[in-house]
Amino acid sequence: DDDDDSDIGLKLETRPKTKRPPLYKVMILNDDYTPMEFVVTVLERFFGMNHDQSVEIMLAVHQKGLAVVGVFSHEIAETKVALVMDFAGRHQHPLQCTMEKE
Ligand code: NFA
Repeated sequence: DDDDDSDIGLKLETRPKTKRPPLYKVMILNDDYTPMEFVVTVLERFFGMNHDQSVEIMLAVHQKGLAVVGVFSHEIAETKVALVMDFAGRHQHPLQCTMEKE
């Protein structure tokens, strides 16, 4: 669209479209069997929480049924879920970790 009028200029919006990738909430679910201290270890080990934060979030899961423990890109969220599920399974605990698009 400079000097000639040969195109019809269908682009009405010129704002640069910087589409951000979706984020995913990673959640821990309560169950009746996984020991509280195991969940605390999971939160420290895989979600970088300190001990006090980990106890707080573990208790929130225990009381409310679930809690979001982090928000990540799809690839990081998938990896966290896989690592937690593997760690729980190897210790024969039924702990569930899932992800959901934000
Ligand atoms: N509800 C489990 C118990 O009483 C503890 C727990 C907390 C399990 C958070 C899973 C997630 N031993």
